[in-house]
Amino acid sequence: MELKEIASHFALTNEISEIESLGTGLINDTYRIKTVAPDAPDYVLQRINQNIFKDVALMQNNIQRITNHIRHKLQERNENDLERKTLTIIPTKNGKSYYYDGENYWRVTIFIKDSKTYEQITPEFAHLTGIAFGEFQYFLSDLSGEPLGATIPDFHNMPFRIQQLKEAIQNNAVNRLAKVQSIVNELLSREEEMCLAERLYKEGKLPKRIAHCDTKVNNMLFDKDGNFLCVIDLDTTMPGFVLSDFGDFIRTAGNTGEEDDKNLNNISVNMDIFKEFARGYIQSAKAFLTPIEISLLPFSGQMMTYMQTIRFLADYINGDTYYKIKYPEHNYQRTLAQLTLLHSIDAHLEEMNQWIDSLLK
Ligand code: GN1
Ligand code: MG
Repeated sequence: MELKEIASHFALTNEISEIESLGTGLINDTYRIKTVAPDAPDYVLQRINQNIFKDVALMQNNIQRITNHIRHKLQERNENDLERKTLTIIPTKNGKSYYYDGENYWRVTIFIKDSKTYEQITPEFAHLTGIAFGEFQYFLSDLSGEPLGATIPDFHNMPFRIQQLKEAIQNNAVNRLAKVQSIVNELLSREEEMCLAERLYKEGKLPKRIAHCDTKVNNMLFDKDGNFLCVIDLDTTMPGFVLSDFGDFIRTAGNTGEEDDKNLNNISVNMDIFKEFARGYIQSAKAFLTPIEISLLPFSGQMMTYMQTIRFLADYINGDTYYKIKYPEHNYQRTLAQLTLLHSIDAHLEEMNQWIDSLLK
């Protein structure tokens, strides 16, 4: 009933039948609004986590600009089925892109018909996703006007994330440090290595472009046949490195296990996924990537897996204040799982580099 009340503030054109929980995101709460008429679209309703997204107006404005721009690009290319290849924001009855109920912020988009998300995909899907992802970045490369605002300042800034881990260690708020001390030591010993991208940026050698900054495989929609439709969850799309996005895809789609797998033996980097994603991505992004960006693609898998490891670890040490958890030691398990994946990527780095070289020949 309460959700229906919230939904009633939006300019929905179809009668609601029911509202159910949707997806596995760790930050916002997401629901699917089902509608009565079989041919009418459903909607996606989200409660935005305002502890994390402090400036909802800025975020919604970013998303509006991004989706308009992409729609325009697809139109120029005479693509069909545009409603399924971009997100459509449904405004409130007062014409705003979000609704504030006095306590929470809400927003609605159209639920893309016959679309699916996956936690794991085949190499063939990975190839198509790589192509589509290069295009997403290419489309956004000429977004005009003011640069997009940072919805979360320093979101993928490695020195900042390491600093947050150090603060968590310093505070040791819930006495969990002793349990993770050896992991902490290992991670901090790689600090310099992992700050490479920020260093190159400062030296003017690595550009920031517009990056999605959350290219988990479950943030992509596919149709029934596995054709890529679009990238969703545009909350963190902002100026950043292409490495963020390539790396996060490898971290999620390229993991033979789960992000929080309880059986660490399930975890390793799936080289077929890496290879096919890289092949597709380079195919469509080669035109605008610099040689240094291309050469760092294998490193980006390490970089993003390391970053996720320290973020889960810091949250564990802080007493689980950021990510939704399903059981008390969940962030600990996530840390172990991500660390295991990092070791596997380390072991395959040379093979990855060789593959990238071979693609350029
Ligand atoms: C969060 O919202 P979701 O679940 O797609 C997080 C990402 C992490 C990811 C780890 C705003 O993404 O940065 O990589 O969890 N989003 C935010 O699964 O922190
Ligand atoms: Mg998501």
